[in-house]
Amino acid sequence: PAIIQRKDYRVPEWLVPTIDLDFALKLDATRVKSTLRVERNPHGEQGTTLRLNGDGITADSVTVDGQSTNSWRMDGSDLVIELDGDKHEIVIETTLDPAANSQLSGLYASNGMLCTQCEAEGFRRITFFPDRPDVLSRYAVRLAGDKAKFPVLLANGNEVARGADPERDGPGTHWAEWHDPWPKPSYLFALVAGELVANRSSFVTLSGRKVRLAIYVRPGDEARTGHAMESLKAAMKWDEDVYGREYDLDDFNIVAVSDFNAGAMENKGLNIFNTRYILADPDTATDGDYDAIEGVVAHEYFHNWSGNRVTCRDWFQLSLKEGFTVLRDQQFSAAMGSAPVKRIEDVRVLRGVQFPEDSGPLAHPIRPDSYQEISNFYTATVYNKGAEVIRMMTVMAGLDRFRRGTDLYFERHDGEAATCEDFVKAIEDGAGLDLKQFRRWYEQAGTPRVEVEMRHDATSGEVRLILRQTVPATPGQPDKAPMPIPLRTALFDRMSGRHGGEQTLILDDATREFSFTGFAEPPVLSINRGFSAPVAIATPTPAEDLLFLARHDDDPFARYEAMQQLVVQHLVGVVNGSVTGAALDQGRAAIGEAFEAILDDRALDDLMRGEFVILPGETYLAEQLLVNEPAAIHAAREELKAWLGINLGAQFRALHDRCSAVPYSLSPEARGSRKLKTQALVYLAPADPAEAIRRAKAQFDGADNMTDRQGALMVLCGLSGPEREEALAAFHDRYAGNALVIDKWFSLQAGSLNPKALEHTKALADHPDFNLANPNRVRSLYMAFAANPQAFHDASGEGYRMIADLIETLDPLNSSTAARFVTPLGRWKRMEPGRSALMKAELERLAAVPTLSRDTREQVSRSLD
Ligand code: B3K
Ligand code: ZN
Repeated sequence: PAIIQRKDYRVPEWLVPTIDLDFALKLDATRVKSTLRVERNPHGEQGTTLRLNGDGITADSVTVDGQSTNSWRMDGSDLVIELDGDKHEIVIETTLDPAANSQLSGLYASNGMLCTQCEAEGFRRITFFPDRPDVLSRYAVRLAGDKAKFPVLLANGNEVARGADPERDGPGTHWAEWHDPWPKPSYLFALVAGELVANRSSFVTLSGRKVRLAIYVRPGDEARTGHAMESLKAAMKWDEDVYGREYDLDDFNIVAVSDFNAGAMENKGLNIFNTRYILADPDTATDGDYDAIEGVVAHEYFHNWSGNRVTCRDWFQLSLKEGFTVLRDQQFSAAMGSAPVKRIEDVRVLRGVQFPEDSGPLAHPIRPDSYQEISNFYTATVYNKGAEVIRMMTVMAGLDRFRRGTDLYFERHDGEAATCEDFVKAIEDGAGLDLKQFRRWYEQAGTPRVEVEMRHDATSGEVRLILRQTVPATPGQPDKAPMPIPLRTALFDRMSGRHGGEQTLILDDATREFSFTGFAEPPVLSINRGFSAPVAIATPTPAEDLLFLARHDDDPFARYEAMQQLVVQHLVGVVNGSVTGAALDQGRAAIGEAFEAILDDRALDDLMRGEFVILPGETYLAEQLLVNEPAAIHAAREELKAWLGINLGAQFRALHDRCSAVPYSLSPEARGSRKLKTQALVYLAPADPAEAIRRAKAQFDGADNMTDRQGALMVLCGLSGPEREEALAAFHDRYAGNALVIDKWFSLQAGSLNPKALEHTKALADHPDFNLANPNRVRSLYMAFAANPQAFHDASGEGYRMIADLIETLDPLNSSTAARFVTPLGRWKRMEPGRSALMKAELERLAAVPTLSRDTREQVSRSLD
């Protein structure tokens, strides 16, 4: 298989200043006529061949400068033309079958409509083109098709004309012409044709221009687009206020489609979304869904500057747009709601998804050095760790100086295809930071581990803090150099419960010592406050200090972290056998005490309280162990939950009562009470199943919103009895035909604590509503299952077999979705021997499938290495 290396980058030999695309749209036979004006790049190699990428397409005809020609040939799937001059006009015709395009990349059909997905390399499935992000072109697009089937015709930019020309396009057709004035790479091209209705609104930009906004959905869904529209306007305003970025077209269109490989796509002026991140109303969407919509709508909008105006030179630079845009959407969501809660949620995702990636066989730097299939690099590392790396720049520079850096970045590189290095340089120059050593964060994979040692001298009152870092070896990177790690730190006085001011310590060597004075007593250390660096603090903290911080720390994240650490240290000890007998009782008692304090703390808001009472996840716990014992981790965590449910039963019952009395609204208070209401049931379930069932059933039957209904159903799903079956049936009946809610119905069962979750998942694969062609449905069943440790890691190995079977069946249909399921099997090296062998055997079975796609093959072979 061809391995593409970052160091092999060469500037393009040919540029394509303009492209005209003419589409005769039909579901099963769309004709595409593409007119490219090509020019030799004066900075590129001066060869005579023009290479145009293709994938699964054939040319019906090729002309050069108006002459049909046979000076072209196919080289694999690329079309190669010999040219003698510096400037030519090439016209190529292709025919596509969108209805047969199950890969959902390129032009495809979804529910009778046509739409595109071109990032990263989908444009070459539509027409032959230098399909690389550093070739920027002006697009003029003509769409023609049946007026009844495709009343709405959309593409990037501005609609410049529309009409009907039955003589040219056939009876019953109409056409529209769209011009995008902004040169763009092919991955940002988009078209949509279908029967759609729009929710319309407008936004006046900071310079006073009125932008027309529209969110297009299938008829019947328009009432569920209000939240997405409000989120869009809030994002447009925020990007002006915080980053000085104004929108640059007269129209901004969003289309929601139900068959989509990713969450959404930032095509210039025409974002295409998975319906999941657009449609919401209280009856069908949870509070979490509302937040996700706000975040993704903003993310795609923010790409207009960080991604579209300044794009990537090559796909190794993906984090240039994704890391920065994730940071921007995180900052936006923090500003729209509770900043500390948002930070906690973001860190939970980082630790639950990215840390395992960084310690497994698929580890890669945020700017990878090689790939076989770029789709495999849309990862938590490139996105979420990429955001953390830029966040560290904000910590070191402060927000005002950071803004000077981003202003300079946009000014320098507007209209260009840039690199991560360009970004770092602009921040360095604009913010006045020295980022020489910091660049290692772009080069090295692996989560740094920081060890902490504190020495106190009672006579001098001096405290010496000795910090050490190690960056673990990762595939292809055995030796690592130290990286600068900014750690926001405070030292608390034990008596007063206060500290004398926070400092940002930069650990920029293997070992560094920091000294503080004025401490008669050894202080309590609060380190990596706000999670200022994406590292693991490897030294355990005494339980007594954690209890202190859980009560007193004025940094909300650090307070949450202390609670989490208390539980992590206890559970890790239980699993590895070092915490037994009296120590077990003491550990639980300490956790119980901390929980009680949290439940009683009147100064805490309920949204935050809800975060505090979520126990660390099993994947994160597994990360703390050299050898993963999933059954032992699951048992220890469930036992702790039951213990808390029994010992704090009265508090959880009172909490459930109090929160159940709060009426539905989207206020933070009401949302907080909904979060806690279901959390209370989560603890009561293992402690007193009968009471939990009674309460959950009442919550389910009385619910006037999806958050309560889904929360109650989740709890019922984990238990056994007629109430479980009744509620599942009622839920399915009520929402029959609503794909996004039926997805939840699948996920709840596959992700359930129910001991029979494995059996249930197997049966659901045969349910008439299950559909392998729809990625949302596939993920709703199998991603939920693969993320359910108790079911996926069943000692029989059946869970592994199910996922491997899914990969094998799905791969020929939709390889990029199939490849995503390899990750859970790839964790075999750190697994106890029995399961490890079973997982590896499934990977080996897959590796032997001769027809495996490039996507899946790359993930399987890297996982076996
Ligand atoms: N840029 C798209 C990613 C599309 C992924 C295709 N494999 C979504 C986003 O990050 O905004
Ligand atoms: Zn993005």
